[in-house]
Amino acid sequence: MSMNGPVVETLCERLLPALPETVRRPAYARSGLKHGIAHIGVGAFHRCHQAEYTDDLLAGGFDDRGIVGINVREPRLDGTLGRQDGLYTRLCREDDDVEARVIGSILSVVDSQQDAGPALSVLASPDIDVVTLTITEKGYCHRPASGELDPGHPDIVHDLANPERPRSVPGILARMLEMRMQSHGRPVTILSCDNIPANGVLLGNVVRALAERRPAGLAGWLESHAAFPSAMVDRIAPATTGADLDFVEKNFGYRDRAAVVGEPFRQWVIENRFASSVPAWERVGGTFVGAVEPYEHLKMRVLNGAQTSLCYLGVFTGLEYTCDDMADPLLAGFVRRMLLEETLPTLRPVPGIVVEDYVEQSLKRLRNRAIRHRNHQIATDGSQKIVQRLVNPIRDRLRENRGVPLLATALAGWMAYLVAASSRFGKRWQADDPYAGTVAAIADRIGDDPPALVGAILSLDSIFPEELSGNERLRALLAQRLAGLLGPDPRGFIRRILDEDHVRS
Ligand code: CS2
Repeated sequence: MSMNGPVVETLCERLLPALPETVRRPAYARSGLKHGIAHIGVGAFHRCHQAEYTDDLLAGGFDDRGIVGINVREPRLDGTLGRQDGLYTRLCREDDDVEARVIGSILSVVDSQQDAGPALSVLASPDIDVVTLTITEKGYCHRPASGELDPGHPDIVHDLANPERPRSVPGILARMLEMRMQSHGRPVTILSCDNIPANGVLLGNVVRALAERRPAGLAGWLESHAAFPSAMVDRIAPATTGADLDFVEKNFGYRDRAAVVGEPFRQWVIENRFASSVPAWERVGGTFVGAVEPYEHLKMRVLNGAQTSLCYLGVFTGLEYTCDDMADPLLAGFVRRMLLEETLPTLRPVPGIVVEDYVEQSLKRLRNRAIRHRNHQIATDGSQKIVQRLVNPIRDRLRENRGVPLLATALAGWMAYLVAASSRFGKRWQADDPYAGTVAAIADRIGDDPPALVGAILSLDSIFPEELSGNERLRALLAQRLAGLLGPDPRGFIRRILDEDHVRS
């Protein structure tokens, strides 16, 4: 913006009537809504997913409850959504098409990064019927291999000693339940919207593990006053960039510091097990089902499995975004074969879905050129993602004595990514993963000895079950893949893998 140019206003309630016709606005009076839903973790995904479904419900007149958005980790919300009365633009993009819509379902935001007090006063309020969460895999403070609470996690150690001033999300939820039990006693549904298998069961487990340490019958009370349904959530919504914010300003004439970009596809399958009155999200495209598991396996192994595999192969072949990976015939061919030949046979039937069609639809989504999803963003926290995306399908195939030539290549990609970030391997990039330090220490100690590296990494028993780490053939295969990816010609190596006829099992 030039110093003499027109003043560009920031999006807010007052500006709504002045927005251009090309931007869709909330079709309801926000002032009449109740604060009935609390959401923890107001990132791009929440703004593109649950908040949009709720906006649809409000627009259809099906509910009168809006969302209070809470962040208990960075970033702060007061300078973005807070300044904009909770409003933001959701850009829906597919190749050259763009659709813009201002979402109004987030009524207010609360920053609770320093201390859980502000979050707890919202969460414990009798007005809140439902708490939804997108706190990323590592927010659950669990051991990925078992799904149990990690008692050694520093935040859990803190919360066990200071249950009334919790730091972890499981600790905050346990304290919320205690405050509700001690005051109004109203029930609450706590709905995980993170990409973890059986996410509701996991969340219930980690919260119960803390509640059991509390006096005055909290563990018993929550059995009848809280529910932790599982859910499968889906929409690709990469981190917003400065270019996205500039796009809104240039095309629509206002500044929006909280804009998000998502693809047209969205899906939300929710286990129908509630303790309180939950918004009828099934009226606007959500699905309430008895068992979510087949849907989560499908989504995590196919769509997420493809993203994770591509991100590592893409980084090693010098590509930046998923859509670049998919525009590369070698990588696109790799991932299609991996899904069809290896992943698909591990899936159980999913009501109403033809899995082959789902694979094709997923690949099409990943080709969308307007969704700029960085390989390094998907590689973030890989240790928390690979179990459900790659390790479990590998385990299932090995149990049936089937080969895993391509899935093992993708898993070796994760290992290679963390190894290449160590000093001994030239610190090729900064790896953002809770296990980055552990793997870097292994790499620094062992050096260029792929079988020994694989052996040491597979012995991380919070990620890998014994049936995998003890499998000699898998170890040898992973070592060969790791060597190839770390070697001078990863692209040639991937091509040779695909050329080997015996990859088909
Ligand atoms: C991605 C997911 O960064 C990642 O781990 O694989 O955020 C993915 O885009 C979503 O699960 C899609 O629903």
